[in-house]
Amino acid sequence: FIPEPKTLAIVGCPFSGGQPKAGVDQGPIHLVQAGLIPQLEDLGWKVIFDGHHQFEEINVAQDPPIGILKNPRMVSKVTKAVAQVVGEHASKGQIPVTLGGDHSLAMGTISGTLSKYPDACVVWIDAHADINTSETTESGNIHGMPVSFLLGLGSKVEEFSWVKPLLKPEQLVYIGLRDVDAGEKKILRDNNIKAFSMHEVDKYGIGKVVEMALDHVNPNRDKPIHLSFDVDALDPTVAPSTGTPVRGGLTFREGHYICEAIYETGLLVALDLMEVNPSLENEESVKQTVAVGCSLLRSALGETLL
Ligand code: Z70
Ligand code: MN
Ligand code: MN
Ligand code: MN
Repeated sequence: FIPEPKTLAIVGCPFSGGQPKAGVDQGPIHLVQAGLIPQLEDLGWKVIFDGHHQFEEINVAQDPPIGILKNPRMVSKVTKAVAQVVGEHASKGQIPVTLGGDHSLAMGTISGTLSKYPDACVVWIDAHADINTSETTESGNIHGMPVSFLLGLGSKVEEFSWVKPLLKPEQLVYIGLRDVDAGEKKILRDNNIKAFSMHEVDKYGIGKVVEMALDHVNPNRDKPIHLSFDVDALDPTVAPSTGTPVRGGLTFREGHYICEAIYETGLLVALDLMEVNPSLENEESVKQTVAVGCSLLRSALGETLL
């Protein structure tokens, strides 16, 4: 008897509309060209390549700001399409692996995951909290806002009414934060959202931090896990090619340890790797960042050191 191999679906999302810098839409193509698919097959996965979704059918002729939110119709339509695709893969028992693109896409990926697994928890690895509301955002860049939409915080933006507030604060935990806006700090406090900043990583070490993070969102280690990894959580010396590098980030090993520990739970149901921007910095930086991205994904999907 040969068991059916466990199946992944790679969902490429070449999308940059949640932030102002061109090039992040080329992230998924670079990750795949670097050999991601055979690397995951070597770990024993059946890998379905669901393509680079260009979202060509999504045509937004006029997209003026709503308040200060930039490209709101485009971001809404693209993330809604992503939610549909991710939800369909999850429904078939596949693990969707979404390659960004900017982190506004997680509005879609997490909506898709929660449509199939309402009790899933979200482990959000990032330098940023991405939890601004339409009241608190100073940039108007929607990649700084997806978590607030998923939680249903802030005043409702009609354009995003498709995003159901399915995530509860206790289903969310952050690791790696170090560039959080004042308004976001208040939101984290007011909603009792658990966050491990780089200060806690320094204080306790990454092993203890991941254990505490899982104890918070998944105390009995029985709930599905969605891991959303923004590559800018890593230190810029490790992952330089990203739109908003912030010094003092996770080391190469700390980033990989998080992925390994999540894999070890056996509870991973969806995975995002976001904000790889191959147009930033030099050729060597791009190669390094893309290679680290592939390596994080392998660790989250079962690659071990021994
Ligand atoms: C800021 C904002 C952000 C990523 C920048 C920054 C958000 N808090 N997220 N880069 N990945 O614009 O809301
Ligand atoms: Mn498809
Ligand atoms: Mn992010
Ligand atoms: Mn970030």
